Formats: sequence, structure tokens, C-alpha cells
Amino acid sequence: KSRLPEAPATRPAESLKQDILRHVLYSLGRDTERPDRQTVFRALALSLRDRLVEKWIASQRDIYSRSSKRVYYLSLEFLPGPFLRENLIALGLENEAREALTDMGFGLDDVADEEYEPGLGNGGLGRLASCYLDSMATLRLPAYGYGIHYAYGIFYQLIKEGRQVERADNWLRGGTHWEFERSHYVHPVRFYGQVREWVDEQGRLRHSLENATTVMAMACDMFIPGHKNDYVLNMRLWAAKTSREFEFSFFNTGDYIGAVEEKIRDENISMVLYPNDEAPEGKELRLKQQFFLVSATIQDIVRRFRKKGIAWDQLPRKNVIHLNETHPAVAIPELMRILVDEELLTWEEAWYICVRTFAYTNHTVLPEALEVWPEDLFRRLLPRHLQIIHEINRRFLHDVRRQFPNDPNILGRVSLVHEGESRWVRMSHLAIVGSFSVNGVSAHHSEILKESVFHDFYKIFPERFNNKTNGITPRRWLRQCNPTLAWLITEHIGPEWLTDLAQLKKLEPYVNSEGFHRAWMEVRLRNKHKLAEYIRDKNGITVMPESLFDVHVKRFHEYKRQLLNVLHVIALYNRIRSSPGSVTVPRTYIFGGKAAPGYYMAKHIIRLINSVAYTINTDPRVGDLLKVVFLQNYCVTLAERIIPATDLSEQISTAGMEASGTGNMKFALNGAITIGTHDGANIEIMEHVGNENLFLFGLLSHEVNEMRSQGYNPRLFYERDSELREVLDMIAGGFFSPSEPHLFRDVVESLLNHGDRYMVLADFRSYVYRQQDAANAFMDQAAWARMSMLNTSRMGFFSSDRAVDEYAKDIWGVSGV
Ligand code: 26M
Repeated sequence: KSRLPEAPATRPAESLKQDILRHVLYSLGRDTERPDRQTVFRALALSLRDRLVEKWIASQRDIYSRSSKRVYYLSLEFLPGPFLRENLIALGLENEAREALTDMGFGLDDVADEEYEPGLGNGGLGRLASCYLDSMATLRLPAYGYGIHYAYGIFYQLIKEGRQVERADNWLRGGTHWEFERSHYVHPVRFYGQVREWVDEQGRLRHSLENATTVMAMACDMFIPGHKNDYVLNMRLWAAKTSREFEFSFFNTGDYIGAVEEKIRDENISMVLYPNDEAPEGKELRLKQQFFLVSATIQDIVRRFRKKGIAWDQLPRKNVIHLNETHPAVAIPELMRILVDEELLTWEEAWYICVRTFAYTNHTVLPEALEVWPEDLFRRLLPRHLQIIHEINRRFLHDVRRQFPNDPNILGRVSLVHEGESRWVRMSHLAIVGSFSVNGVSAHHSEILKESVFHDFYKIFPERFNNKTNGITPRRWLRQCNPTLAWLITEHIGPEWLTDLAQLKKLEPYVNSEGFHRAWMEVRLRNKHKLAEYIRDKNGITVMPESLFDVHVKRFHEYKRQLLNVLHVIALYNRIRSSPGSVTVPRTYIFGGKAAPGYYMAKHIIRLINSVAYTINTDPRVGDLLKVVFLQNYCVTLAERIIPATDLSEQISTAGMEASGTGNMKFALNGAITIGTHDGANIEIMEHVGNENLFLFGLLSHEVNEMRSQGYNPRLFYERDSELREVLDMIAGGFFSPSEPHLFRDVVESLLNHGDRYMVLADFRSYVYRQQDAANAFMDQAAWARMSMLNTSRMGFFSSDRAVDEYAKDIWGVSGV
């Protein structure tokens, strides 16, 4: 076994500085005398990549030599956030970097601000995947993240005249410094074409794809270090490359420009991340992206497995493939195709292997978010895969018919193909039938899956259903984003909490210590000062750091009910105007989040918030009592600024609709208090921090269902509640849009005349009451400090280390190397 190069014997800070200078000159081709900040950032990143790749090679050798069972985490999205500080912390090089940079005349904070984050995800689902990779690395699991190397990530959001404007996110423009592009390392991906059926010499019926279009998938690797454990995983992202460059004959036809056009068409596959979450767009290119990820990844998995030289039936003993939502579910027919068509296993043998290899996580119960594809489109793009899905379905329905002979209707409900006027492939049904494990992401959500969304499947496969409550990594979401609070914690209980978050419990004895109180609140106030500065800088609005920072940041969606929040803001505004003195707690409202570019109502609500903000912020009667701020382009980088400065965390989805939420956990971990509904992980947060340390309100999910089935009438709430009526009348009457009085009529109509699908009006009154409770609590700063500390100290359960450990033990059957 060859030796890896030894680290130099000089001091770490000095050797880091030498590496930075070497990269400035030899990798970036710049003068070492006066490098600019961006150059220094990139040279530092390259210096860290050197250290990461060494540890990665060593980690891969360990996995290989132990012949460990491997975990493959497939996700169309990853949202890692900026890497610099994370990697410095994980490698234990923060102080060394600070010293090296100071030596060169730079501050670490300024250099870190040079990083532009890869936005290769929409929101919760992509961010969860990145938290999980962090934990898999920290737990030393033999794991791999697989995704797509989009050239353009989630759009950059500008707010112009109150409206969301989208700009391309060309995150690669400055070159890449964290990844290795492996241009020699490519797999062919084949789609379109026709299935040819033939009989081979042994008389077997064979299937192959003729006239397929081939695109190459090139690997780009990024490294994910564990926390100070010398272990490094990789996230392999596939970039589409034309195959034509490999076919010289094509150019001999003389159509040179035509060939280049085809190249562009091929490389389009990994061009852009689809910016809609929850309501997927059924576009051909999206299905191509999904298959592109799947095909390249399965080839990688099979290549590694073949090297072992063991029988195919050992595949599930040595590998588990985790499907992050149904987006990569076409992996199931793809593995079937390889085993049956190429490796010539029988259908039964192949299916036995598949169902023991795949596991599926569901992240949503919204009906419009359940992924379906028109059968015609599927047949055109992936003709062989559709045949395989039909065969899976035929056999599955045969079994179901035998299991439920007296319930013929169940067949239509569970079929992998919806048969109505048009035929649709149901990806969630495929994922459930083809996996040994189906999990939800909070206790509440997992119950809903069993009771309603997938109830038939729960009857058929009860043993497959389980819960894995989401978690977040405390390295990024406390240590890195809130270093002063992290330091205060470590000072009192030592640093073990970083890899064993349950240890935060040890803070509890200090909740009665006055000194600790003061220090805790000082740290929080300092964080609020910094955010206030940022707000002044970006929005030109002056906010009071001592005011209650009430924060609602997440993707914009009607079910997340940013609208409910703004209705309450307007109600407060009216109270201030009509009876000065009735509102005593000054508040700063902070909103942030992107709307899918085609989601009219979500964009309209963003515009309403900005109009309300303008009206309130410029009304002299309001003064410091109320400020409303919309921070543009909410992303991981911005979340890291906002969360440590938050007092009150808004988690107010309609009960039964937010599968889990993970922002809720990030806020509570940093000592914010939650105001929220009985939904997703809010319920478990309440169970851990105690009902007296957060503010829950509103209908329970079964009450939402009952109210709906009894015929919910939002108008009743409007008529009975004069404060609510005034608010809605103002919006509809153009109070916030005097030059366009009808501008926001649609918003009010959706509530009053289109059924208020998300029960905003039904929950309004209890939200107002709970907000008053929150304000009263904030007036007693000592009591608030206590609540804040108790939230942090009781959040141990919500570590992604705990979540990933549960996945490893209960689903994957793997342990650390
Ligand atoms: C699908 C098809 C085409 C284009 C886009 C999509 C798509 C992309 C993202 C659909 C859904 C997507 O994300 C859903 C999501 O983020 N769900 C959230 O997952 C979190 C992690 O489990 C949960 O905490 C949130 O409650 C849930 O909303």
C-alpha cells in the first residue's frame, strides 16, 4: 500500500500560510506581493482542499479494506452553504487560518465573506441532505452523496419596487476551488430510442435499447469532512457532457455547427436547478435530469460492487441506496434493467435484490407535490423503464388482489399507473413498492402517511413504514453561525456537545445563575446589533436591537402562511394607530424567502409584505414600535446571519401540511422561542422544550380535516371578528397600494371567496392571542432569558447526528469505520 505524503513538520499556521502563497502563485497565477481578498480566499480554499483530499483518500482506503456496507444518498438537491468556516472548524484549523491571514494583512471574517455559496437546492429537502452528509462524515459512515452539478443553482432573488425579480445564479463564474472535476471519469447515460426484443443463442428473451441518445456524465467531487475526526466523505455531482466529442465520425459528415448545437443540447441537462418545490413542474428536462443522476450513479455503484467479485445476491448486504424523495425513484427500474437485461438474472432474483437495496424518505403530503409523470412522456424518454414499471405493477397488483380479494377498488388506488382520462406514472407508488423502508420526517408526518396519504400501502406493507424525525447539524447551525454563543456554552460544559448534542442538557443548572443569564443575553444582543447593522446596510432601515426580533424566513408558500403573519402585523399597526399605548413591546419583523417564479400567489404575498413594510416604516405615528423588513435572497449564508439574532421564530404552517420543518430546529437551538402550530416537528420540539417554553396555537390537524369536511366557511370568521375584518378591508381597499387600489384584491379573494384553503382565517384569532402572550413574555427579560436557555439546552434530540444514527441502525444496517 503506497504511503500518502507526510505533512510538513513546520507549525500549522506557518505551513498554511506557505500553502496559501504557493496557491496564489502556482494555482491562481497571481503576484504573492499584493493578492486581493478574492485571491486569498481561493488560495485558502485550495489549501484546505489539499488537506481534505488526503484525508478522503485515506478514508476511502479504510472503507475498501474493511469491505464495509456502503450507503448511497441520492438527492436531486444539496444545499451545503459556504464551506470555508465549516471546513476550518472540522479540520481544527480556524486559529491557524486566522493567524496566517493576519500575517498577510487580512481578516478571516472578510476573507470568508468572499465565498459565494452553491445554491444547488430549493430549501428544506436539499439542506437536510447536506446536514445528513455532515453527520455521516462525523459518524464515519461509509457513505456517498450523489447529485447533479447544476451550472445554475436556485435563482438570486432581488426585491425591486416590492416585487421579486429573479437573476441567474452563476455560481461557477469565479471558477471552482472546493471540487475536483474528473474529466477522465465519465459514464454514458442513454435515453430515447426504441426497445428491441430478441431471442439469444440460449433461447432467452432479451431487451435492448436501439437508437438511444447518449450523454456523458462527468463526476465533480466535493469533500465533506467529519468533525475533527480525519474522516472525509464525498458528494459526487454529475455534470452533463456531450458524447459527440468522443465520436469523431460525427464531424466527418461535415455538419460542424450542427454538431456543436447538439453538444449544447446535451449539456443542457445539468444546466439549471428547477426552482419549484412542493408543486413540481412536469417538464421533460426535469425527468431527464432525474434519470441522468440515477443512471450515472447506479453505474458507479455497480462498478464498485463488481470490483469485489462477489455474487449479485450480495448486493443488498453490501449496499443501500437511499432515495431523498421520489425524485431519484427511477433508480428502481434502472437497477432492475441492469440486473435483468444486462446481467441476465431472472426477474424474481433481480426483484429480490432491488427491494432489499432501496429505502425511500417522503418529505411532503401536499397532493400537488406528489410526483407523477405522463405515461407518454415516460415511454418516449425511457421506453424500457416504462416496460419494467408495468411489469413491476402487474406482479404487485396480482399480489394485492390475492391479499385483498374483497376490496377490488384498492387496485386502482395503489396501481403504479393512474388510469383515468390520461395515464400517469405515480413515482411515490413506485418508490414504496420498490423499497424495504418508507419513512416520514417527523412523528406527526409519519402518522399522517400511515393513516391517510399512503394508508393502502400501510395495510399492504406495514413493516416498511417508519419515522425518522429530521435533525440539523450543530456544527453549522450553532458552532459556525453563532461562535460567541458556542463559546459561552463550551466555557460552561466543555466541547463535547459538538458531537453529542444531548450534552446541552448540562446547561440547565446555569439557568438560575444571574451571571450566565447576563452573558447569554449579552451574546444575543450583540448578534442582534450585527443583524441591525446588516439591515441598515442592505435595506436602509434602522431597527432597534432591543426590540423583539420576530422572524419568518423560509420558502414562500401559501401553506407556510406568511400571509397569516402579515395580517397580524397589520392588526398591530391598527392598534398602534387607534389606541397609542396599547402596543408596548417594540417589534422588528423580518421576512425572507423565495417564491417559485411561476407561483403567482406566493409572489403576490411577497409584494404585499413589502407594501405593508413601506406603509408602516414611513408612518411617523409608528416610530420605533414597529418595523417591517424584507431581506432579499434568503439562502444558507443569510440564514446564518439571521438565526442567531432571532427572538421569536415563526413556524405557523396549517396543521398537517409541514412534513417536519428544520428551520424551527435551527432557531430553537440558538435560543429563539417558537410561535407555531401543532405541525411537523413543532410538536416534538414542544415535547422536548416544554409547553411553557414555546407558543403553540391554532387548529390541530384532525380539527383542520373535520372543519373542512363539515364545510369550512371563512366568511364566518371575517364577519365575527371586527379586527380581522378591518385588516382584510384595508388590503382589499388599497390602503397599502394607494396608486393601485385593486392590487391586492386577489389575496383577500383567495381567503374570502376561494375557500381559504390554508385556514388562515380560522387560525387568526388564536394566533393574535398567542402573539400577545409572546409580547408579554418578552417584557420580562429575565423570564425570556430563561426560556431561551431552556430551548437551547433541550434541543439535543434534534441533532442530525441522532437522526443519521437512527437511519444507520434501523434502515441502513451500517456502522462507522
Ligand atoms: C419536484 C419535481 C420537479 C421540480 C422540483 C421538485 C421538488 C423539489 C424540492 C419538490 C419538492 C422539493 O422539496 C420539498 C421540500 O423541501 N420539503 C421539505 O422537506 C424538509 C426536509 O424533510 C421538511 O422539513 C419540510 O417540512 C418539507 O416541506
